[in-house]
Amino acid sequence: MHTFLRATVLFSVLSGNLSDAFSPVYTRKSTAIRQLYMSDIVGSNEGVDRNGQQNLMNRGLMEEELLQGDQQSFLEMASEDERQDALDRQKKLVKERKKLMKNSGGGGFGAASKGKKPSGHTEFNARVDKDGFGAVVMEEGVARVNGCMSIETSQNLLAFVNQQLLDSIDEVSNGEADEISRFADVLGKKKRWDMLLPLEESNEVMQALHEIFYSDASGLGGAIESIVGKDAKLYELSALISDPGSERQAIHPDFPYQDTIPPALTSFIALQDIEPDMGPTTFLPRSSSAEFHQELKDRLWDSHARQGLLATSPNKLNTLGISDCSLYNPMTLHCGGANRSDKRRVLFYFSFYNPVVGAETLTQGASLRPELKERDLTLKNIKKIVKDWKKAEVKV
Ligand SMILES: O=C(O)CCC(=O)C(=O)O
Repeated sequence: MHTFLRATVLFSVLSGNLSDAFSPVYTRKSTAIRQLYMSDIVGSNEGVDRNGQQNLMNRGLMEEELLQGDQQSFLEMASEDERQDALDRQKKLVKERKKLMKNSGGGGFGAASKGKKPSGHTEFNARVDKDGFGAVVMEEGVARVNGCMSIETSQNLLAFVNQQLLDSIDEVSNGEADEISRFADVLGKKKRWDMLLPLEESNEVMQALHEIFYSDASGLGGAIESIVGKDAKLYELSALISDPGSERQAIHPDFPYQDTIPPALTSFIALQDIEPDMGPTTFLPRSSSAEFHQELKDRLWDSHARQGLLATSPNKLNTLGISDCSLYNPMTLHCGGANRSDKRRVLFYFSFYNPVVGAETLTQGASLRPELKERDLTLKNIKKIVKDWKKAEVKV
């Protein structure tokens, strides 16, 4: 039995949950990983925790080697023609599925059984995906969207995040705030933080969201709505901060595989240029499939294996420029890289889940402040909140 598996089994046995022993790593919030990090926070099972983390990081390094070579390239934005082609193909697929559904009297994504009409947002909506990035995500699992907010807004948000990190660490260490109201679990904690962001209390966050959803020069807002629908729920609002010395994560999906339209959508937006040595995210396009998820499970038994899908499939390094975004289906396999530069890397990120297809696979520890979680905000709500905020700001 390989060490990683042994460690995983050990956590699972300790926590009384054997089924976790044979699950792949679902981060950011998998039960297994959460138990691992919770034990870190409360200071118990220290030895297990350290071994576990080390094994995950070793696994990351092995995977890094495996992914290098001809199959590796940089994530580029799809051209207008490529996006139009993707849109045409998606429209055709939706049409075919609808026809099939009509003929079979129901079925399709989201329908519990034959004869029951699916309700809610269960199909890609090409009408709102004006620039075709949603269609690219539907096919590739990830799309690069350049310039989704202004440089000034990105820089202001970066300054806010940097200050907020100092404040949050202070608040948690002197007991003014609970750790869970400021930070989420993150895979590879050394010099890496998943820091939960406020909404209305930060003009910088509000301005960023306003530009993303209203100036919409980039097409990001429409792409999000086309996949998860306007009633999608806010699931995460946070910043990923990885400092020099942070280690490579193991490859993982954020959601387990399910045979539906993407159950959620995540936007990673760079708040500074990301050079190759700053640990860009690596994505495996088209990996939101049962086969890829199975491969990850299989690799728990033999993480040294040099054959298989990970070794032979294309992978993309996400070296974004400031204000560029990678929009991805969280069933797509990915990981954060080791930051071997002397610069901090910050990603502003948020995600929405489609309650029609995604609710069952959610985990408790999503990267969202508890007070925001309680409000159960939809994409429609968020758009209204930032629109009203902008109106009020303009009046003043
Ligand atoms: O830092 C990154 O680029 C990705 C982080 C990530 O995937 C995670 O923390 O689960």
